[in-house]
Amino acid sequence: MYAQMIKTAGTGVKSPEEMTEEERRFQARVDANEKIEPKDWMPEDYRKTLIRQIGQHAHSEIVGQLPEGNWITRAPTLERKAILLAKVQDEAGHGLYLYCAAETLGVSRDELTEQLLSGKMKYSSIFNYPTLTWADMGAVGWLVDGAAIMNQVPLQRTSFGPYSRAMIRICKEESFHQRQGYDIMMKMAQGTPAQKKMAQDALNRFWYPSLMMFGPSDKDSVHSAQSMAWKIKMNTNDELRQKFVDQTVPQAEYLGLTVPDEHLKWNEERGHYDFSEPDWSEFYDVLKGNGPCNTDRLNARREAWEEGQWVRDAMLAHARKKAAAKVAAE
Ligand code: FAQ
Repeated sequence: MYAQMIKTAGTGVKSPEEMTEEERRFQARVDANEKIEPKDWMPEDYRKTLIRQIGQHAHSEIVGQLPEGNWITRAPTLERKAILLAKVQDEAGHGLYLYCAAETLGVSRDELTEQLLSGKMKYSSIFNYPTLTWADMGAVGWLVDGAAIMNQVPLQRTSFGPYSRAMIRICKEESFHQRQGYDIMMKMAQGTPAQKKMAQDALNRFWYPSLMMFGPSDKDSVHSAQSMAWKIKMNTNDELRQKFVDQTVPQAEYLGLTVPDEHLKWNEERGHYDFSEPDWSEFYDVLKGNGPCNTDRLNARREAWEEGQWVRDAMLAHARKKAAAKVAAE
C-alpha cells in the first residue's frame, strides 16, 4: 500500500496518515485483493466512484445496442442476421447485470436511467458515431468490442465483488463478439474491391474513436489515481490504449488493411508501437453532447423509457397485488 501511496502522492489519494482507522482497514483489504461486498463498510467516495463507473458502463451497453441494432434488418444473410441479433441481445444482458451490480450500492435503475436521460451520467463516447455500412458491423465487433475486452479483462479482478463477477460473464461473451466482427472484416477484406474499400473506410472511421474509448491521456485522467488505489481500475488509460494498439495492428495487417496513422511504427526499443494520439478536442466535444449521434441516441433511449412506462407500472401493480394477497392470507 505504501508504494502505491508514494506513487500517487499529489494526486488527491490519501496517504495512510491522512486516513481514518476504518479507511486504513478498508485499504488493507483492497491491497490484500479481498473482494468488497455490498454490505461491507466502504468509503463514501468509493461507493460513488463505483456507481459512476458501473452506471456509465451499463448505459454504454444499453446505448451500444443502437448502432448495431440499426443493421439487424439489413444484414446480408439470414445467418449474419441471427448472429447480429444474438450479439445485440447479449449487450442488453450486459447492461442488466451491470445495473444489478450498481443497485447493490444503493442506487435504483430508475435513478440511473433518469441521470442518463438528463445528461448527468455519461455513456461511452464511441456510441455517438454512426454505422454507415455493413462493414461498420465488422469494425464495431473487431475494434469496439476489442477495446471493450482490453478494458474489461483486468476488471474481472476489480475490488468490488458484484462488478468483478459481472465482468467474468461479460468477458466471455465479448470475446465471441470480437471474433464475429473480425470475421465480417475478413469476408469484406477478401471480397470484391468495393467490399475491401468499405472495410478500409470502416477502419478509417472507427480507429480513432476506438482509441478514445480508453479515456483521456493519463495526465488528464482525473479519476485514475484514486480508482487504481482502490482497484476499481486495474490499469491506466494509456496502458490499455497501448495494449490495444499492439494487439490490433497485426490483425489489421493480416486483413490487408491500413491503420489510418502515418506515424504508426514499431518501436524496437520500447517493444511497442508508436502511434498518434486521437484528437482530444473531438473527444471532449463528443462528451459535451456534440458528437454526430448524441441527440439521436438519447432520443431513442428517452422514447424507449417513456414507451416502457406502462410495462413498469403493470409489473409494479402486479407485485403489489401479490404482496397484498400474501399478507391477507397470513
Ligand atoms: N466516453 O478520469 P477518467 C462496450 C470521462 S462497454 C465517455 O479517465 P475514468 C461494450 C469519465 O467518465 C464500453 N466518457 O475517467 C459494447 C470522466 O468524466 P466524469 C464502456 C469518458 O472513469 C461493445 C472523464 O472522462 N466501458 O463498449 C470516456 O477513471 C459494442 C475523465 O476520465 C466501460 O465503461 C469515454 N470513452 O476512466 C457494447 C468500462 N472516457 O465521469 C455494445 C468501465 C473517459 O468525471 C457494442 N469504465 N470519460 O464526468 C472504465 O474503465 C473507465 O470509466 C474509463 C474512464 C476507462 C472509461
